[in-house]
Amino acid sequence: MTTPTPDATPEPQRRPDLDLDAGRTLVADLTVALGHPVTLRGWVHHRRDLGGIAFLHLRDRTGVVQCVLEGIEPPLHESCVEVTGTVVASAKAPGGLEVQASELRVVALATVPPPVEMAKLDHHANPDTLLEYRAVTVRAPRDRAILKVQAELLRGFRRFLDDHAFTEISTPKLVAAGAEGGADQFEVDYYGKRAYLTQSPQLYKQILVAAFERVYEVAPVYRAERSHTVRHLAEYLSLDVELGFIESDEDVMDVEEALLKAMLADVRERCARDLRDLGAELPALDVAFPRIPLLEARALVAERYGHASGGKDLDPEAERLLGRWALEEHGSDFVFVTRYPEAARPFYAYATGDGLTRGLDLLFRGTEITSGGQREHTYEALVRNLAQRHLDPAGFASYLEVFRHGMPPHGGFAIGAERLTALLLGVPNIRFARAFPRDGQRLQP
Ligand code: AMO
Repeated sequence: MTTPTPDATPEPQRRPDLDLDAGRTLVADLTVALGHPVTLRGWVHHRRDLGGIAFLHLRDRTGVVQCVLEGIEPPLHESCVEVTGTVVASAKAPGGLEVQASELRVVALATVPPPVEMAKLDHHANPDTLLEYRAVTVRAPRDRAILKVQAELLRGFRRFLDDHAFTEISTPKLVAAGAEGGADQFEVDYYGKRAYLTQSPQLYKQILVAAFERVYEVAPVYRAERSHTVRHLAEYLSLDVELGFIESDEDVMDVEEALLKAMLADVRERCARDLRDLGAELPALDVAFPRIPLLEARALVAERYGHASGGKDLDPEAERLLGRWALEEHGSDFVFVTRYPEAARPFYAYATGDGLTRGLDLLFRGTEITSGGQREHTYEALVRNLAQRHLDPAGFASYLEVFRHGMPPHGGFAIGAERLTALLLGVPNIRFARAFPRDGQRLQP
């Protein structure tokens, strides 16, 4: 006979000196309570009243369990309840066990039905409706699983970088000038002066390399994107990394590859059930990410798949095809595209003198998740690059100043957290990889 295991995610070891779960049993811990009385706390996920006997699916942060109520009427969906009863094995119940309830206490009554029943939430439903009611629909198992996996990715990001002597930094979100150029900046009134919401911590993370050598930041950034696509948000979480004393962009790629593999290994270990429920497949972690110069990538996509990519960059179809090539030829879900032309990169990208740079992108399953590379680290080169782009050095004075005070060769990258999450989990619309997405239309909830 197999041991019944509740449909739940195991919890990390709890500290004995602060037991926030005193007086309750979590759904994840029900197996060990088989045959014993328990008190559960959570939400009415689903209820079915058969007159006299009712089935209530109780949801807590670790999972969902069926409770059988005799002569007790379950309250409206999403009410908060405390159920006392005995854990019994039940072949018919999801997870193989259920709780025979003796008592139900309403902790907080839901007074109106939820816009969509969480247990029935259909992800083919109109995304606008789901997002309009996001304050409630974010509770649905699928939605919370996506955000939970993302939280674990962030934990893995910090853990790896902390272990490698990086320091976490926090840089201004209100800035005087955009780091990435272009028109996609949100303007704000800063005590009567014009300011912007930051597009990226780029310039600040570089400056702080001179203080810490290796830095990272986890923070939202803002892009007034004009294209409202399933891969663009107006506010997204940027996972920024920057390190000094590198030899070239190869070092940057080595760091990012090791970092991503560590983050994914952590998720594999800690989120097995969420990954299973989401039907997510983890990428192979034992293959090297191929690295290919942009011009070669273009030629390859044209030759092999007959697609001519226009513009300075790879277009989305070329990205998709290059991702396909990486998988077919190298068994990799990732591919680095290197040596972008100067015209396709910002002024801080290290120019190699042949019209190209040490700027790079990383594609994951055929979509860009990262830009990065080696940076210019001399004052003269930066002023030259600004002039080439018809940008006024005066606008970057405090940034440029630091390059007169000894900046080591350095580089880094930024990963879009929502893109990484969505591509990992097969979420087609990036909005669902953010708790409260901001896009062209949405400022609430
Ligand atoms: P870039 O502008 O390419 O580079 O952004 C880096 C990564 O951020 C993600 N991203 C977005 N995600 C959601 N919505 C958007 N509107 C959006 N725009 C970008 C992508 C992208 O690859 N300073 C450089 C990074 C560096 O060089 O270190 C930068 O910000 O995943």
